[in-house]
Amino acid sequence: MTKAVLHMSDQPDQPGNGPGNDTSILTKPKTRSARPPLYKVMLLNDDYTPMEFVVHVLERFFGLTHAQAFDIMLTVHKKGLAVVGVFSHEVAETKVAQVMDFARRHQHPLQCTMEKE
Ligand code: TYC
Repeated sequence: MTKAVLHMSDQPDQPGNGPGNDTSILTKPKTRSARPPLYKVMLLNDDYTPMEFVVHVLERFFGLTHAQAFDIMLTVHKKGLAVVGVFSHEVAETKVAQVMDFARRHQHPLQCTMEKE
């Protein structure tokens, strides 16, 4: 099968359509594209989930060092919650699901939520 390909050179010459005057392609957009919304992923405190388990979750699913994970775990323990990362909607949803599933499988009541930034 042969494909029909249209070239500018196939267009009839018109006043103002000389070489390099293809305004339909070269016109700069007047507005910038919107940035996709970002979502904070948060961990909530509870009285039962072991501290070491929370540290492990933060290392495993959020790529934090042991020291970073320990600091955030302590912040959650003292203040009730903390933001553990900011992601696109899809990535945030995946992190929340991974943490909730991992906690449930280990029978800990750890809660992880997301919120638009
Ligand atoms: N408060 C828990 C304890 O004393 C530790 C903990 C920290 C639990 C952070 C949840 O998101 C959490 N064992």
